Amino acid sequence: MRYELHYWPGIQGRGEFVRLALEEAGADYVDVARGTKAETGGMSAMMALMGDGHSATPPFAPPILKAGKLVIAQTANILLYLGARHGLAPSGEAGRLWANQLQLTVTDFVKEVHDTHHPIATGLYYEDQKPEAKAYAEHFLKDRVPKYLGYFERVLEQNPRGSKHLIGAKPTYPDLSLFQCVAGMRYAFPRAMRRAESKLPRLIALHDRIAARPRIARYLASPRRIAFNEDGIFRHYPELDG
Ligand SMILES: N[C@@H](CCC(=O)N[C@@H](CS)C(=O)NCC(=O)O)C(=O)O
Repeated sequence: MRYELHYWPGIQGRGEFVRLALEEAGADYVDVARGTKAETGGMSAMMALMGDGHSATPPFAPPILKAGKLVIAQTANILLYLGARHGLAPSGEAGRLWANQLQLTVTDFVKEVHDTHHPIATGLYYEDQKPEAKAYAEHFLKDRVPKYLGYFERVLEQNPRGSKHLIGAKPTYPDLSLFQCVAGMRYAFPRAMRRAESKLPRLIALHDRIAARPRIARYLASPRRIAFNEDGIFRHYPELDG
């Protein structure tokens, strides 16, 4: 089956967490909105999925994964599905819930990262909320980053199967997402991350191991990996970087 990923073209955004899982799984997928209307259906296919007045299960926002007849939205929900199908999650109930719990914590973190440049309103430009963004980012870097990333560091440390992975002894989809969080934070807040990283040795080692996995390394070097930019979630505004 060829999956359809529907996500805004031009940014990694939340779609990247799904792309990383599809790439690690070696899955066949098309990044629909990055193609033209003639090639893949393009943006209009994504807008049609969201605007479809007939679906009993309409998505609210991208990323959206179409898997045959299934239309799945919410990043953590998509990863719950892909994790089970592609061996990127534990098979038992407790392990599946633990993976989902970690991913939902990533979801919360990503929202807080987003709010560093959009603390007042998603619908306004960053330029319309710069003083608030500066105040928000200061608290975010001082309190929230150590709390979130320190939590993941502790999960790695306390994994009874070893500190190489968040769960068990094999890579799972939350590992891939943590790679993306570290990469994104390094792009957006290089100064703050340089200070934070000495307390996160296991998390940084996880990032490096995931980056070196053959399929991920090939993906990162390919044109399929969009560069970080100032339209995505992880944006580099030097004035916010501590
Ligand atoms: N909790 C959702 C958030 C989805 C979301 O906010 N998607 C963004 C793009 S990254 C969007 O297009 N939102 C439109 C909106 O909120 O109106 C997830 O993790 O997938």
